[in-house]
Amino acid sequence: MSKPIYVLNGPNLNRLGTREPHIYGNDTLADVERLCRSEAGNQAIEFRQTNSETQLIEWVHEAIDAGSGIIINPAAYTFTSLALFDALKMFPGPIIELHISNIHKREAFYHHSYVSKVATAVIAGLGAKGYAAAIRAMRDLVK
Ligand code: DHK
Repeated sequence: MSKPIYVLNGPNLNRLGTREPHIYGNDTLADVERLCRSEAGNQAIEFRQTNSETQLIEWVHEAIDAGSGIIINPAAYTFTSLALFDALKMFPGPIIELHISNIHKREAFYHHSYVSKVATAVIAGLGAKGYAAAIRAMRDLVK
C-alpha cells in the first residue's frame, strides 16, 4: 500500500456550503471529504483544512516524509505565499493544485498562482467534483 495522498485545504474553506454558494457551491467541506474518501477507495488519504499559513506549510513538511502525493487547494495563499511555494518545492512527489472556481475567470488578483510553478497539474472550475478528478489523477500518478 502506497503512502497516503495528502489533501490539504487552505483558509476559509471550512465555510464551504455557506460561503458565496454562487461561486463555491453548496457542498460542505465534510461533503468534499466524503467524496474524496469514496473516490480514493483503498488508497489512504490525509484530508485536512486550516486557516493558518504556518500549519499548511508544516503539513507539507510532514507529507515530504510520509506522503506519496499532495492535492492542495491553497485558497488565498495561492496568490500570496512564497513560503508555501518554497515548502512545496521540497516535495519529491506529484502535486495537484486545485481550485473549486475557475480563478482565471475571476478578478485579476486571482490570476497569478505561486503554486502553479511547482505543481504537476492544476484543476480549476469543476466545483467540488474537481476533488474527485484530482484523486483519480493522483492515484494514477502515485501508482
Ligand atoms: C478558494 C479561495 O478561497 C479563493 O481565495 C481562491 C479558491 C479560489 C477556490 O476556487 O477553491 O481564489
